[in-house]
Amino acid sequence: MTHEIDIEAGRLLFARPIVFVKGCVKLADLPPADRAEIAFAGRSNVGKSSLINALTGTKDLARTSNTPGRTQELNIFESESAPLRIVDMPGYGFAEAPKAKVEAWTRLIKQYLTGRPNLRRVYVLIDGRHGPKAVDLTILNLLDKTAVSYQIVLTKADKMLPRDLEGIITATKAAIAKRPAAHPDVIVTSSETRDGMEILRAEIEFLTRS
Ligand SMILES: Nc1nc2c(ncn2[C@@H]2O[C@H](COP(=O)(O)OP(=O)(O)O)[C@@H](O)[C@H]2O)c(=O)[nH]1
Ligand SMILES: [Mg+2]
Repeated sequence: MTHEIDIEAGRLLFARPIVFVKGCVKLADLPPADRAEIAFAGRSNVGKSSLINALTGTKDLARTSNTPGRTQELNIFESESAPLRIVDMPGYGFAEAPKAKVEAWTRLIKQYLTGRPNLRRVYVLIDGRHGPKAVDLTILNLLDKTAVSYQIVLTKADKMLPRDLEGIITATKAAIAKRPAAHPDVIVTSSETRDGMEILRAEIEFLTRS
């Protein structure tokens, strides 16, 4: 990390209560763009809900579910006492998804990415065991096209051997090297061991300052 991130400030930000506000199926449902917003995206089952729970130190703020692809909403979470909004984007890439559902997803995501001047960064979660796959490229392409800053977060690092993880990190960095809106660093996380949570909290705190 090149900028000055502050681990303690990140810890304090996420020690404050963070609450679920609502689910939004269209742009008009979103709260006003009045504070820094950070979004999380990823394939269904990548560990997005688990990561949001681990970040916020809650058990079921974002519902962890084994039924992939059920949520087709932008779920909004806000700090009660700090200018932070977290947006849990609907998962993608679930098998046997009807075309209409994929189209609805794409429409909502496009609207969201082009319609939020307060959106500071999208964290794109990718399974640490697999690295970026074809399904992930849709969101990466959308992010590059809409020029929304994003960073890759590898999940489920606890399920990997360190040696294999190194290979995945290298492959992931290669996949984003030429992408204009991608942050060059990759954050490695585990919601089980809490690896990477301190860094992620501190990064988010840094992003809410501007
Ligand atoms: N071992 C391990 N399992 C995880 C981790 N994160 C999520 N999982 C599991 O992966 C499955 C999907 O997680 P979930 O958070 O619901 O994924 P989502 O669909 O992206 O919200 C669940 O069975 C979780 O328990 C992790 O860091 N380590
Ligand atoms: Mg989920």
